[in-house]
Amino acid sequence: MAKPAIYYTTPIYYVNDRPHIGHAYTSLATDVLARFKRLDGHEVFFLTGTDEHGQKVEKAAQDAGEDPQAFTDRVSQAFRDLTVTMGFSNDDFIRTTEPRHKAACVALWTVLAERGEIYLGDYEGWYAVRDEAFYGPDELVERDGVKFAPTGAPVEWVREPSYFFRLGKWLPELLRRFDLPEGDAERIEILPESRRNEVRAFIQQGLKDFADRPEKLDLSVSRTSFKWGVKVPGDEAHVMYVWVDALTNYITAAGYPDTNAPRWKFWPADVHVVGKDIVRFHTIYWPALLLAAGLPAPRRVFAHGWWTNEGQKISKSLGNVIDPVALVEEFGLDAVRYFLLREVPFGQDGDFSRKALVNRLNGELADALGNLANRVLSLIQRNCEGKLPEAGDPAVGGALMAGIAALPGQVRDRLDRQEFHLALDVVMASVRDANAYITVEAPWALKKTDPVRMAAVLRHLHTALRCHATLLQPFMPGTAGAMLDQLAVPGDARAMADLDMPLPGGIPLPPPAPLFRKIDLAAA
Ligand code: ME8
Repeated sequence: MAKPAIYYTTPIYYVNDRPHIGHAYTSLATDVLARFKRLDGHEVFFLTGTDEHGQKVEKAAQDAGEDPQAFTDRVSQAFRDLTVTMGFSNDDFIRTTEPRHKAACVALWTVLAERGEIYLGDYEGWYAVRDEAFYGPDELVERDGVKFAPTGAPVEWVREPSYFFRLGKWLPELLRRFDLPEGDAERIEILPESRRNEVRAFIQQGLKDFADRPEKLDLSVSRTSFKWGVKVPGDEAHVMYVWVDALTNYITAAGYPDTNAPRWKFWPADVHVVGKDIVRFHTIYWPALLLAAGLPAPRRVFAHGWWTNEGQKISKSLGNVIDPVALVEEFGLDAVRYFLLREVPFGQDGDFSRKALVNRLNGELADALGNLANRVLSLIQRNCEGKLPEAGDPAVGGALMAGIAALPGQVRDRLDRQEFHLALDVVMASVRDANAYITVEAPWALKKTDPVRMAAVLRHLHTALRCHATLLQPFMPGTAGAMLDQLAVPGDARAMADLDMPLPGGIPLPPPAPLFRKIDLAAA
C-alpha cells in the first residue's frame, strides 16, 4: 500500500532583511524531515519561499531607493540562493508577488466574503508598523511619555475603515480541535506542549475578557494605509492584511483554488515548521481562516526556539548577525547542518558558540564516527582483500546488531515528533556502541587466531555503519553519501527499506578516505 503523501512547510521569509542563521535553521529542520520521509518511501512536498507584501517591505524598498518589485526580486533571490548553499531539497519556492498567489488570495477572500465570514467596519487602535500588528492598550510600554509595543517597536494611533474576519466565532472550535485525541482527523496539534498550553490560555483569556463583546475578537484583515499588497476584490481601496496574504501561500502552492490540482492531495499540511515568534498566526488565524472557508486545517504546527549568538540576542544593530553562507564556507555544509540540529533540543532556545560547534564536530563526527568508519574500512582493505566479507555468525554481532535492528524505528519515531537532537542522539549512541564493540572484539588481533570471527566482526561493523550512514543522509547528505560510497552501497539501495536487504558478500570496497577533518579550536 502506498504510504501517505506528506506536506511540510517553512515560514515564508520577509524580504526586508538578508537571510541569517535563524532562517537557515527553520528551513534546515524542515529539509531534514522532508528528506527523511522521502527515504522512508513517502511522496513529499516541501515548500519554502518569501513574503513580499506589506508596509514593512514597502518602506524597506523606499529606504533602498528602489521600486518595491525590483527590491523584492533582489532580496528574494538571496533566500533562493540560500536554499542552494544549504542544500535544501524544497520542491517549490513561492513568492507572494506571483500571479498564482494573488489569485489564491482573491479566491480565498471571495469564499470567506460569500460565506459571511468577512464584513466591513472601522478599525482603531495602537499599531506598530515594524511588527505589522495592533496592540491592546494594556500591552504597551511607556518610556518618556512615548508608547511602545512589548517588542520595543514604536506604535501610533490608527483609525481606518477595515474589513474584519469573524475570528471570535471560531475560537471555541479551535480549542475543541486542540484537545482532540491523537489520530483524530480534525485534530490540530501544537508542539512543543508548552506552546500548545500558551495558545490555549491566550484564547481562553480572550473568550473570557470579551464574553459580552465577541466582535472584539474579530480580526482586522484589510488596510487602506498602504498599497503594496493584494487588492481586496470589489473594494480596491483596501489591500489584504499581510498575514492573510502570507498564510495563504501554503494553499497557493498546493494548487488552490483548483482543488483538482495534482498537488492538492498534499493539503492539509502535515507540519508547518515555524519559529516561536509566529506561533499565534499559525495556530489561531490560519486554522480559523481555513475552517471558515470550509477547508481542512493543518495537522500540526511546530514552533521552535530562538538562537542567540555567544549569549547575545542576534540583531543587526549589535552587528552580530550570523551569516549562514560564511559559516558554511568556514566549516563545511554538513558540519553546520549537523551542529544546528544536534546542539539544541528543537523547540528550546539555543546559543550559537564556535567552541560548542568545534567540540561537537571533533568529538562526534571526526573522533567517533569518522574514526570508526576509517578503522573498519581499512581493516577490510588490509585483511579481507578489500572485499566485503560474507554475512557471518549472527551470534558474533550480539547486542550491537540488536541495537542496529531497532535503530531505524527509533530515528523515525523521534523525527515524527521533530526531536532532531534525540534522533541524532540515538545514532551517536549506536556509533559509540560500535566503537566499544570493535575495541572488545579487536578484529586486528583475530586475523591470526580466528579469521572466521574476524570476518564476521568486520561484516557486522560494515552493516552497522551502513545503517548509521543511511540514517544520517537527511542531516548530512554529502558526507553520508560519501560514506555510503566507501561502504559500496549502490545508489539505489540507500533508502530505509533497503536496510532490510543485506549486500552480497565479496563486492569490492573502494579504498577508504577520511570523511571528517578535525578542527583546531584556536584557529577556528
Ligand atoms: O515572520 N532564531 O518572516 P521573518 C531562530 N514573513 N529562528 C529565527 C531567528 C532566530 N534568531 N530569527 C528568525 C515572518 N528566525 C513572516 C512569516 S509565514 C506565513 C510568514 C526564523 O522573515 C523563525 O522561523 O521574520 C521565524 O519564525 C522566522 O525566521 C521569521 O521570519
